Amino acid sequence: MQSHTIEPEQAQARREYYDRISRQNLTPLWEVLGKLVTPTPGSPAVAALWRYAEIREPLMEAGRLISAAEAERRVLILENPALRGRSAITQTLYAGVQMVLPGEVAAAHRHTQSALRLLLEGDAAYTAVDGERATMHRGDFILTPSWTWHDHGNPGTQPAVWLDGLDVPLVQFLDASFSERSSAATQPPVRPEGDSLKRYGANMLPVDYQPVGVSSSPVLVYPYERTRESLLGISHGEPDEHLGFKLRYVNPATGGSPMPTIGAYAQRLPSGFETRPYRCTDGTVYVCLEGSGHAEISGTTHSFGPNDIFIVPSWNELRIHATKDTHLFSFSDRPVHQALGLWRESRE
Ligand code: 1HN
Repeated sequence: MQSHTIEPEQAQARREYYDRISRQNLTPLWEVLGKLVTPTPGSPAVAALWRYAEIREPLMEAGRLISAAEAERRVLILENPALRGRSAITQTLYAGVQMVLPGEVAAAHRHTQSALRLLLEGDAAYTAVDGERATMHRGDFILTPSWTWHDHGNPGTQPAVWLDGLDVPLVQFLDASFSERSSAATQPPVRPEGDSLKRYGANMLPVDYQPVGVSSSPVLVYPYERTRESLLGISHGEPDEHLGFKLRYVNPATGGSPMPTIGAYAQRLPSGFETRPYRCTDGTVYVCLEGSGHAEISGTTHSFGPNDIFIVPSWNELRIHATKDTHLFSFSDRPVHQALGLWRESRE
Protein backbone atom coordinates (compact mmCIF):
# COMPACT_ATOMS: atom_id res chain seq x y z
CA MET A 1 0.00 0.00 0.00
CA GLN A 2 1.30 3.47 -0.87
CA SER A 3 1.52 5.76 2.13
CA HIS A 4 -1.33 8.26 2.00
CA THR A 5 -2.43 10.40 4.91
CA ILE A 6 -5.90 9.47 6.08
CA GLU A 7 -8.37 10.91 8.53
CA PRO A 8 -8.79 9.12 11.92
CA GLU A 9 -12.46 8.36 11.09
CA GLN A 10 -11.44 6.76 7.82
CA ALA A 11 -8.73 4.68 9.60
CA GLN A 12 -11.34 3.56 12.16
CA ALA A 13 -13.81 2.68 9.39
CA ARG A 14 -11.16 0.56 7.68
CA ARG A 15 -10.26 -1.29 10.88
CA GLU A 16 -13.91 -2.09 11.49
CA TYR A 17 -14.26 -3.25 7.90
CA TYR A 18 -11.14 -5.49 8.17
CA ASP A 19 -12.47 -7.04 11.38
CA ARG A 20 -15.88 -7.64 9.81
CA ILE A 21 -14.60 -9.29 6.62
CA SER A 22 -12.00 -11.29 8.60
CA ARG A 23 -14.89 -13.37 9.98
CA GLN A 24 -15.51 -14.49 6.39
CA ASN A 25 -11.81 -15.41 6.01
CA LEU A 26 -11.23 -12.42 3.77
CA THR A 27 -8.12 -10.23 3.92
CA PRO A 28 -7.42 -7.01 1.99
CA LEU A 29 -4.49 -7.57 -0.37
CA TRP A 30 -3.46 -3.91 -0.16
CA GLU A 31 -2.41 -4.42 3.48
CA VAL A 32 -0.06 -7.33 2.68
CA LEU A 33 1.04 -6.83 -0.94
CA GLY A 34 4.42 -5.33 -0.02
CA LYS A 35 5.31 -8.38 2.10
CA LEU A 36 4.25 -10.83 -0.62
CA VAL A 37 5.87 -9.30 -3.65
CA THR A 38 9.26 -8.10 -2.49
CA PRO A 39 11.69 -6.38 -4.86
CA THR A 40 14.32 -8.98 -3.95
CA PRO A 41 14.07 -12.25 -1.98
CA GLY A 42 13.74 -11.70 1.77
CA SER A 43 14.41 -15.18 3.10
CA PRO A 44 13.33 -15.79 6.69
CA ALA A 45 16.32 -18.19 6.93
CA VAL A 46 19.56 -16.76 8.31
CA ALA A 47 23.21 -17.56 7.68
CA ALA A 48 24.71 -19.97 10.21
CA LEU A 49 27.75 -22.16 10.75
CA TRP A 50 28.12 -25.41 12.68
CA ARG A 51 31.65 -26.37 13.74
CA TYR A 52 32.17 -30.10 13.39
CA ALA A 53 33.96 -30.45 16.72
CA GLU A 54 30.95 -28.87 18.44
CA ILE A 55 28.34 -31.12 16.82
CA ARG A 56 30.48 -34.27 17.06
CA GLU A 57 30.41 -34.24 20.85
CA PRO A 58 26.59 -34.31 21.27
CA LEU A 59 26.40 -36.82 18.42
CA MET A 60 28.73 -39.20 20.31
CA GLU A 61 26.60 -38.61 23.40
CA ALA A 62 23.52 -39.64 21.39
CA GLY A 63 25.42 -42.86 20.65
CA ARG A 64 25.39 -43.62 24.40
CA LEU A 65 21.75 -42.61 24.86
CA ILE A 66 19.99 -44.34 21.97
CA SER A 67 20.78 -47.17 19.55
CA ALA A 68 20.46 -46.79 15.77
CA ALA A 69 17.80 -49.53 15.86
CA GLU A 70 15.76 -47.65 18.45
CA ALA A 71 16.12 -44.28 16.73
CA GLU A 72 15.58 -45.74 13.22
CA ARG A 73 18.03 -43.00 12.17
CA ARG A 74 20.35 -41.50 14.81
CA VAL A 75 20.56 -37.98 13.49
CA LEU A 76 20.96 -34.50 14.90
CA ILE A 77 19.09 -32.06 12.68
CA LEU A 78 20.86 -28.84 11.74
CA GLU A 79 18.04 -26.36 12.15
CA ASN A 80 18.25 -22.90 10.75
CA PRO A 81 18.33 -20.62 13.84
CA ALA A 82 15.46 -18.59 12.38
CA LEU A 83 13.36 -21.66 11.45
CA ARG A 84 13.49 -23.63 14.73
CA GLY A 85 11.01 -26.47 15.05
CA ARG A 86 10.65 -26.94 11.31
CA SER A 87 13.48 -29.42 10.68
CA ALA A 88 14.73 -27.08 7.96
CA ILE A 89 18.16 -25.61 7.22
CA THR A 90 16.67 -23.49 4.41
CA GLN A 91 13.03 -23.05 3.40
CA THR A 92 13.25 -26.10 1.10
CA LEU A 93 16.11 -28.21 2.44
CA TYR A 94 16.87 -30.36 5.43
CA ALA A 95 20.34 -31.22 6.74
CA GLY A 96 21.46 -33.42 9.61
CA VAL A 97 24.45 -35.36 10.87
CA GLN A 98 23.98 -39.10 11.25
CA MET A 99 26.08 -41.54 13.23
CA VAL A 100 26.20 -45.33 12.93
CA LEU A 101 28.35 -47.12 15.51
CA PRO A 102 30.41 -50.25 14.76
CA GLY A 103 28.10 -53.24 14.39
CA GLU A 104 24.93 -51.18 14.02
CA VAL A 105 22.51 -51.13 11.11
CA ALA A 106 19.85 -48.58 10.16
CA ALA A 107 16.96 -50.57 8.70
CA ALA A 108 15.74 -50.36 5.12
CA HIS A 109 12.98 -47.95 4.20
CA ARG A 110 12.00 -45.74 1.29
CA HIS A 111 10.28 -42.40 0.87
CA THR A 112 9.45 -39.82 -1.76
CA GLN A 113 11.99 -37.39 -0.28
CA SER A 114 15.32 -37.42 -2.14
CA ALA A 115 18.47 -37.70 -0.04
CA LEU A 116 22.20 -37.26 -0.31
CA ARG A 117 24.97 -38.35 2.03
CA LEU A 118 28.42 -36.88 2.41
CA LEU A 119 30.72 -38.95 4.58
CA LEU A 120 32.57 -36.90 7.22
CA GLU A 121 34.25 -39.50 9.43
CA GLY A 122 34.92 -43.25 9.45
CA ASP A 123 35.83 -45.46 6.53
CA ALA A 124 33.99 -48.75 6.71
CA ALA A 125 30.28 -47.89 6.79
CA TYR A 126 28.09 -48.53 3.81
CA THR A 127 24.77 -47.40 2.50
CA ALA A 128 22.78 -49.74 0.27
CA VAL A 129 20.47 -48.27 -2.37
CA ASP A 130 18.05 -50.52 -4.23
CA GLY A 131 20.25 -53.53 -3.57
CA GLU A 132 23.65 -51.98 -4.33
CA ARG A 133 26.03 -51.31 -1.48
CA ALA A 134 28.44 -48.41 -1.41
CA THR A 135 31.21 -48.31 1.17
CA MET A 136 31.58 -44.66 2.08
CA HIS A 137 34.86 -42.78 2.21
CA ARG A 138 35.35 -39.24 3.45
CA GLY A 139 33.97 -36.70 1.01
CA ASP A 140 32.09 -39.27 -1.08
CA PHE A 141 28.79 -37.90 -2.36
CA ILE A 142 26.12 -40.60 -2.33
CA LEU A 143 22.58 -40.48 -3.68
CA THR A 144 19.38 -41.93 -2.36
CA PRO A 145 16.89 -40.89 -5.04
CA SER A 146 13.18 -40.60 -4.33
CA TRP A 147 11.46 -43.94 -3.58
CA THR A 148 14.66 -46.02 -3.53
CA TRP A 149 15.11 -48.56 -0.72
CA HIS A 150 18.01 -47.67 1.55
CA ASP A 151 19.67 -49.04 4.66
CA HIS A 152 22.99 -48.31 6.32
CA GLY A 153 25.48 -50.37 8.30
CA ASN A 154 28.87 -50.07 9.92
CA PRO A 155 30.94 -53.27 9.89
CA GLY A 156 34.07 -51.30 10.94
CA THR A 157 35.64 -50.47 14.28
CA GLN A 158 35.09 -46.68 14.40
CA PRO A 159 31.92 -44.59 14.45
CA ALA A 160 30.76 -43.44 11.00
CA VAL A 161 29.40 -39.90 10.68
CA TRP A 162 27.90 -38.36 7.60
CA LEU A 163 25.87 -35.38 6.53
CA ASP A 164 22.36 -36.10 5.26
CA GLY A 165 20.81 -33.57 2.87
CA LEU A 166 17.16 -33.99 1.91
CA ASP A 167 14.35 -32.05 0.26
CA VAL A 168 12.10 -32.71 3.29
CA PRO A 169 10.67 -29.17 3.69
CA LEU A 170 9.96 -28.91 -0.04
CA VAL A 171 8.12 -32.25 -0.13
CA GLN A 172 6.24 -31.23 3.02
CA PHE A 173 5.24 -27.92 1.39
CA LEU A 174 3.93 -29.85 -1.61
CA ASP A 175 2.12 -32.39 0.63
CA ALA A 176 3.75 -35.22 -1.29
CA SER A 177 5.27 -37.42 1.42
CA PHE A 178 4.91 -41.19 1.14
CA SER A 179 7.07 -43.75 2.92
CA GLU A 180 7.29 -47.41 3.85
CA ARG A 181 9.46 -49.75 5.87
CA SER A 182 10.92 -52.89 4.38
CA SER A 183 10.19 -56.25 5.97
CA ALA A 184 13.94 -56.99 5.77
CA ALA A 185 16.20 -54.69 7.85
CA THR A 186 19.09 -55.13 5.43
CA GLN A 187 18.68 -55.44 1.67
CA PRO A 188 20.34 -58.46 0.12
CA PRO A 189 22.88 -57.24 -2.47
CA VAL A 190 21.58 -57.66 -6.03
CA ARG A 191 24.63 -56.17 -7.77
CA PRO A 192 28.30 -56.06 -6.82
CA GLU A 193 29.62 -52.95 -5.14
CA GLY A 194 30.75 -50.30 -7.66
CA ASP A 195 28.41 -51.54 -10.39
CA SER A 196 26.58 -48.23 -10.93
CA LEU A 197 29.81 -46.25 -11.19
CA LYS A 198 31.27 -48.61 -13.77
CA ARG A 199 28.06 -48.84 -15.78
CA TYR A 200 27.05 -45.15 -15.75
CA GLY A 201 29.97 -43.18 -14.33
CA ALA A 202 32.81 -43.83 -16.78
CA ASN A 203 31.68 -41.45 -19.56
CA MET A 204 29.73 -44.38 -20.97
CA LEU A 205 26.18 -45.71 -20.61
CA PRO A 206 24.63 -49.11 -21.22
CA VAL A 207 24.02 -49.09 -24.98
CA ASP A 208 20.21 -49.07 -24.72
CA TYR A 209 19.87 -46.91 -21.58
CA GLN A 210 17.15 -44.25 -21.73
CA PRO A 211 16.35 -42.02 -18.77
CA VAL A 212 12.63 -42.11 -18.08
CA GLY A 213 10.52 -39.17 -16.90
CA VAL A 214 11.85 -37.05 -14.07
CA SER A 215 14.94 -39.05 -13.38
CA SER A 216 17.72 -39.15 -10.83
CA SER A 217 21.26 -40.08 -11.70
CA PRO A 218 21.85 -43.82 -12.10
CA VAL A 219 25.27 -43.26 -10.49
CA LEU A 220 25.00 -44.07 -6.82
CA VAL A 221 28.38 -42.81 -5.57
CA TYR A 222 30.52 -39.91 -6.72
CA PRO A 223 33.83 -40.77 -5.03
CA TYR A 224 35.69 -37.79 -3.59
CA GLU A 225 38.93 -39.25 -4.93
CA ARG A 226 37.67 -38.56 -8.47
CA THR A 227 36.15 -35.17 -7.61
CA ARG A 228 39.42 -34.13 -5.99
CA GLU A 229 41.42 -35.20 -9.01
CA SER A 230 39.14 -33.09 -11.23
CA LEU A 231 39.38 -30.04 -8.97
CA LEU A 232 43.18 -30.26 -8.97
CA GLY A 233 43.25 -30.97 -12.70
CA ILE A 234 41.27 -27.84 -13.63
CA SER A 235 43.09 -25.52 -11.23
CA HIS A 236 45.29 -23.77 -13.73
CA GLY A 237 44.97 -20.29 -15.12
CA GLU A 238 42.74 -17.72 -13.47
CA PRO A 239 39.98 -18.97 -11.16
CA ASP A 240 36.46 -17.60 -11.72
CA GLU A 241 36.34 -14.33 -9.74
CA HIS A 242 33.14 -15.31 -7.92
CA LEU A 243 33.37 -19.08 -7.67
CA GLY A 244 37.01 -20.15 -7.87
CA PHE A 245 37.29 -23.50 -9.65
CA LYS A 246 33.79 -24.90 -9.36
CA LEU A 247 32.12 -27.97 -10.86
CA ARG A 248 28.61 -29.31 -10.59
CA TYR A 249 27.72 -32.96 -10.12
CA VAL A 250 25.59 -34.32 -13.00
CA ASN A 251 23.29 -37.09 -13.96
CA PRO A 252 25.52 -38.47 -16.74
CA ALA A 253 22.52 -39.62 -18.76
CA THR A 254 20.86 -36.20 -18.98
CA GLY A 255 23.43 -33.55 -18.03
CA GLY A 256 20.91 -32.43 -15.41
CA SER A 257 21.23 -32.40 -11.63
CA PRO A 258 21.90 -35.65 -9.74
CA MET A 259 18.37 -35.56 -8.34
CA PRO A 260 15.41 -33.45 -9.55
CA THR A 261 15.20 -31.31 -6.42
CA ILE A 262 18.82 -31.12 -5.29
CA GLY A 263 21.88 -29.76 -7.07
CA ALA A 264 25.38 -30.51 -5.78
CA TYR A 265 28.70 -28.78 -6.36
CA ALA A 266 32.40 -29.01 -5.54
CA GLN A 267 34.84 -26.13 -5.69
CA ARG A 268 38.48 -25.39 -5.08
CA LEU A 269 39.68 -22.05 -3.79
CA PRO A 270 43.47 -21.67 -3.87
CA SER A 271 45.17 -20.46 -0.69
CA GLY A 272 44.84 -16.68 -0.37
CA PHE A 273 42.03 -16.45 -2.94
CA GLU A 274 39.13 -14.14 -2.16
CA THR A 275 35.88 -14.46 -4.12
CA ARG A 276 34.04 -11.36 -5.31
CA PRO A 277 30.53 -10.68 -3.91
CA TYR A 278 28.02 -13.22 -5.22
CA ARG A 279 24.31 -13.85 -4.70
CA CYS A 280 21.96 -16.53 -6.04
CA THR A 281 18.37 -17.46 -5.36
CA ASP A 282 19.13 -21.02 -4.29
CA GLY A 283 19.75 -21.32 -0.55
CA THR A 284 22.96 -23.34 -0.25
CA VAL A 285 24.53 -25.63 2.34
CA TYR A 286 28.36 -25.74 2.27
CA VAL A 287 30.68 -28.31 3.78
CA CYS A 288 34.44 -27.75 4.02
CA LEU A 289 36.24 -30.90 2.90
CA GLU A 290 39.77 -29.51 2.95
CA GLY A 291 41.48 -26.30 3.96
CA SER A 292 40.08 -23.35 5.87
CA GLY A 293 38.87 -19.84 5.40
CA HIS A 294 36.30 -17.19 6.20
CA ALA A 295 32.85 -16.96 4.67
CA GLU A 296 31.48 -13.43 4.78
CA ILE A 297 27.71 -13.82 4.47
CA SER A 298 25.72 -10.59 4.23
CA GLY A 299 28.45 -8.79 6.14
CA THR A 300 29.01 -11.31 8.96
CA THR A 301 32.19 -13.38 8.96
CA HIS A 302 32.13 -17.08 9.80
CA SER A 303 35.47 -18.91 9.88
CA PHE A 304 35.49 -22.54 8.82
CA GLY A 305 37.76 -25.57 8.75
CA PRO A 306 37.41 -29.25 7.79
CA ASN A 307 33.90 -30.76 8.22
CA ASP A 308 32.38 -27.42 9.29
CA ILE A 309 28.99 -26.79 7.73
CA PHE A 310 27.55 -23.37 6.86
CA ILE A 311 24.50 -22.11 5.10
CA VAL A 312 23.96 -19.19 2.76
CA PRO A 313 20.24 -18.37 2.43
CA SER A 314 18.75 -17.14 -0.84
CA TRP A 315 20.12 -13.84 -2.07
CA ASN A 316 22.54 -13.37 0.84
CA GLU A 317 25.80 -11.90 -0.40
CA LEU A 318 28.65 -14.38 -0.14
CA ARG A 319 32.39 -13.75 -0.17
CA ILE A 320 34.83 -16.51 0.68
CA HIS A 321 38.45 -15.97 1.65
CA ALA A 322 40.50 -19.17 1.58
CA THR A 323 43.37 -19.18 4.07
CA LYS A 324 44.61 -22.57 2.77
CA ASP A 325 43.95 -24.51 -0.45
CA THR A 326 40.29 -25.19 0.17
CA HIS A 327 37.75 -27.69 -1.16
CA LEU A 328 34.06 -27.08 -0.53
CA PHE A 329 31.14 -29.38 -1.22
CA SER A 330 27.73 -27.72 -1.48
CA PHE A 331 24.13 -28.57 -2.24
CA SER A 332 21.05 -26.48 -2.94
CA ASP A 333 17.57 -26.38 -4.47
CA ARG A 334 18.89 -24.78 -7.69
CA PRO A 335 17.36 -27.43 -10.02
CA VAL A 336 13.91 -26.50 -8.72
CA HIS A 337 14.49 -22.78 -9.34
CA GLN A 338 15.81 -23.53 -12.81
CA ALA A 339 12.97 -25.87 -13.75
CA LEU A 340 10.49 -23.15 -12.77
CA GLY A 341 12.35 -20.30 -14.47
CA LEU A 342 13.06 -18.61 -11.12
CA TRP A 343 16.81 -18.95 -10.78
CA ARG A 344 18.87 -15.75 -10.70
CA GLU A 345 22.39 -14.82 -9.70
CA SER A 346 24.17 -11.54 -9.24
CA ARG A 347 27.91 -11.04 -9.64
CA GLU A 348 29.43 -7.81 -8.41
C1 1HN B 1 16.22 -40.56 6.23
O1 1HN B 1 15.54 -41.53 5.61
C2 1HN B 1 17.56 -40.74 6.54
O2 1HN B 1 17.69 -42.84 5.47
C3 1HN B 1 18.25 -39.74 7.18
O3 1HN B 1 19.38 -42.19 6.60
C4 1HN B 1 17.64 -38.55 7.53
C5 1HN B 1 15.67 -37.17 7.56
C6 1HN B 1 14.36 -36.97 7.28
C7 1HN B 1 13.62 -37.94 6.62
C8 1HN B 1 14.21 -39.15 6.28
C9 1HN B 1 18.25 -42.02 6.18
C10 1HN B 1 16.29 -38.36 7.23
C11 1HN B 1 15.57 -39.36 6.58
